[in-house]
Amino acid sequence: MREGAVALRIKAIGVFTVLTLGLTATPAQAAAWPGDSATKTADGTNVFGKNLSGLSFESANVVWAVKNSPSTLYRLVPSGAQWKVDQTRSLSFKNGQGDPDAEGVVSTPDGLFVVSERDNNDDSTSAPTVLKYGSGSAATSEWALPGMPDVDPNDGPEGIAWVPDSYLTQNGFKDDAGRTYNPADYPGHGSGLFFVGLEATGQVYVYALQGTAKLLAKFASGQSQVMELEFDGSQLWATCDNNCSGRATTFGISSGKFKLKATYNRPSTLPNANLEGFAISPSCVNGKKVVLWSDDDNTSSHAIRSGSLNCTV
Ligand SMILES: [Ca+2]
Ligand SMILES: [Ca+2]
Ligand SMILES: [Ca+2]
Repeated sequence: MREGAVALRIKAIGVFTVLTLGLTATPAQAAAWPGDSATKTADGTNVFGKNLSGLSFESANVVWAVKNSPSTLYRLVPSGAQWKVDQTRSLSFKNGQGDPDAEGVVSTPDGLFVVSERDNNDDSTSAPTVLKYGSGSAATSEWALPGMPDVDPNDGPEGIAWVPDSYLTQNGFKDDAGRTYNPADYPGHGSGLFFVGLEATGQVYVYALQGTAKLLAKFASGQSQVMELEFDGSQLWATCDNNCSGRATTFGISSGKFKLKATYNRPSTLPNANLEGFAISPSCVNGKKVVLWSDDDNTSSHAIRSGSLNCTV
């Protein structure tokens, strides 16, 4: 249907077609990637295989990655211009059983959290869940995520980010009932809120993880689907895979709500691949931050690519 509409448009605009063809499928507001256009592979050949789906920096020199099948957590450290695996761990649910379909990971001051859309041992059942891990394979805590619509089990939560309470309170975040967020209203939730992206709809869900997960708010990522969420200290990023040409959107808080600020095309040299993971280094060096993308399809035998982002974005 979309191609048909594009074809009609092409007919109508005639001679300008060649110049605009590349833009007709792009949102009018999409800007060039705000960093270098250069990207490069950042892992060894066929280290991860398929299904690498989430990335998160713990620090400038430690990155966590998850593979959704078989469920695996990796700790990565720099090795020259690349990243190498220094720990590998299979993941299970809190009861030590199952194979969490781990699509996203986030390293926070409160620990390491993974989002799973189902148990791969029961892959016809959607089960959106956040899992917390210590040093073992079994989760130390787990939370079922309320408030999401019924979706295909492999079209569930794909991305997770953590936003500190300090940012939320300084910017006057309000829940969907219009109440100004007060962390003290959510005892036991730690020091921030979790943002979870639902692939099927592109919606973002905001949770406080207490004894159970409480849904505070939801908003659209600005794209038809969402694969990864990332908070860079001053704004939230939502990224999509080849279903939306690898574009990214950014959000800040305005009048209490997360509002779309910008839409960016992927760097021109980054393949239009199944980019399910995205992470931004906390460290700014010479005006740039390192960014990483993971490719679930392991295109050209590589599952991680690196690039740069301007620190001032
Ligand atoms: Ca995946
Ligand atoms: Ca999956
Ligand atoms: Ca995908």
